[in-house]
Amino acid sequence: MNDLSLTSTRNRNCRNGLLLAALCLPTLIAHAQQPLKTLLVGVDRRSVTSLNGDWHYLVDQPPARSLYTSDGKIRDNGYALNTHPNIDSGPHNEEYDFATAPTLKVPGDWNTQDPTLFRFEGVVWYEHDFDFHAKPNSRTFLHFGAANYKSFVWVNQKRICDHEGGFTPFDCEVTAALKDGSNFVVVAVDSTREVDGIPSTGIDWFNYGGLTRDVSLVTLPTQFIDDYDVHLKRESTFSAVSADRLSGYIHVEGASAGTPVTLRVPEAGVNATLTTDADGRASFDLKTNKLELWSPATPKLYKVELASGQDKLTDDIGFRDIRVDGTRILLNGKAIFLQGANMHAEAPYRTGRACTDEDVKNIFGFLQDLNANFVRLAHYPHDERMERAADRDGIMIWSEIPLWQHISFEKPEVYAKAAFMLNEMIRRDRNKASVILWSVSNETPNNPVRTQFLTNLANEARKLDSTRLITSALLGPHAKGDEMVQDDPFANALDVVGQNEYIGWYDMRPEDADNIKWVLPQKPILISEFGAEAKQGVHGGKDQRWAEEQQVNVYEHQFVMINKIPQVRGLVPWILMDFRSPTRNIPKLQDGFNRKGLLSEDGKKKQAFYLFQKTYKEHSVGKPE
Ligand code: GCB
Repeated sequence: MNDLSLTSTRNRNCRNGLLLAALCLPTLIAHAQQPLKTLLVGVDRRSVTSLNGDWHYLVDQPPARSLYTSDGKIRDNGYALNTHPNIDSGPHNEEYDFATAPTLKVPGDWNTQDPTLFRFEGVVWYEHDFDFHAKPNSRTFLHFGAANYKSFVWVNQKRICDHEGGFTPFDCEVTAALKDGSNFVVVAVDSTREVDGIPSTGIDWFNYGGLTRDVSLVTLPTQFIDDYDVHLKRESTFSAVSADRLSGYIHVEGASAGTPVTLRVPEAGVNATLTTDADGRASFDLKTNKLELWSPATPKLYKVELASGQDKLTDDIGFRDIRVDGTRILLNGKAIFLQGANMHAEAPYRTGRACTDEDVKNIFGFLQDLNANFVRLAHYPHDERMERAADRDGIMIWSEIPLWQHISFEKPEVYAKAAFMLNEMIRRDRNKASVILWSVSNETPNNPVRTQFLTNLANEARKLDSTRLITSALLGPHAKGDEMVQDDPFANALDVVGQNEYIGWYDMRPEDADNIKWVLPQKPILISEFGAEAKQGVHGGKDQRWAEEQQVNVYEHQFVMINKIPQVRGLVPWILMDFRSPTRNIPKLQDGFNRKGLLSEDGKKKQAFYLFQKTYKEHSVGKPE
């Protein structure tokens, strides 16, 4: 993002930071992560009742008095009740009616479905009727793939759950609220940006609101598998010949100690009966046949069958080892170089939040055409379909929580939110071999409070998942004489350092890149953002802003620079495709889009796309070791 705003705010934060460090650090550390409520893993592998389709909606004009009372409480006695007005006679108290209200498609953002809501940030109420027939001895959950940003859920007039966070899944147990026959669900979704939200108010992407991912009803036996982690056992040193152990856990919700759980991976010769501990967790460490390891060249997935009591589930899981050795990244013991692109969760061609198989197919089509082996899913967890496709197609993933630039680092409750989102992200995707990097943040201002906050978060990520690498995209470094120095202390907490920089666009001239001397941590470095804007179809000289030729020129000089940095282990230009950003308002050039894409939003390739395609094919920039 524009460096000017960052620099001034960064300085302000640094000064505040010193004071805040003294005041807030003890509280920050003491404020441990909140426990995660039930979050079902592998829902897309279960037989569920989809509630996708047409949902009635009503807009709650700001200040959203139908949702929030004047003293800030949630109103349970209004739209949530879904009563119908008696239009012809009697007292006239109800002045809303979902039954005759228009509909929105779920999943989908409201902004691209109703032109009057294109720029709307606020509360929209959704209502959906569904039939349900209870099975004996079962529990039922409403599962939301994601809803941006806060959700309040009622079923048959009962308040069921709330959720904060626009990009991670959540479940609400509805067993007691459901009745046999016809039922209804009402969800109020509030997309209002908040200073203490994650992200906070300033973002360089479009704040699509609504029920943006699949919604389903999941009925399970009273004891059910809600979480599992099946991975190649991580040894202190990796050896492909002895890649023959799986470890992890299966968690059975509602199980007492000693409950049997079976784990079968027929192709790997695993057929084990495990038992749960007092927390319902069955941990394992099992010998297997020699495993065929997952990699981009061989994206092998095994059928993994889990069962306990009446519940069973089959997932497709790949096994691989990812680690760092000095400044190298090793996949299954071999040094790799990551060639890819950044991507927002935007749907090619139709625009709007990406949420369908078609969207994912289009995005992966572009990545494959680019000869990419890697994608950074910026700046928040994307639809789970992305990880599934990456597992199948052999594309490695960087997955990130929406901790973008400035957030309220000094507030313990904001730390708790960040840790919660991290937990949700890791829990959803820890069985996806394609995900090799968890990123805890993007371009945050360097000050002690922030550093402590993010270091805690990085440690938390490592504790939750010791089989992946922890990263973050750092702000551009500062110039010291003729050197460019990255000395952000937060880098110490990372396995792989993401370095963002916009030399040739926000900073300096493209050709200045050729002679920059970089002083970077002795860790694997990914150039996690670099680039320039160009409007597809605009042509001119290599110095003409907005011309495709200038974008190519910036990248060509970047390549010269990158080839001189020995510890660079990957690059992801910003960005694969132009994306909506309401702050980008140069008429005819931007028109509400950030134009740094290698492709336009309607899938037209710019010259820079071909440059990367060739570079990646020839492996002419960067080295694995
Ligand atoms: C950045 C941000 C990214 C912006 C990009 C830009 O540094 O991380 O979210 O979109 O710059 O285009 O300014």
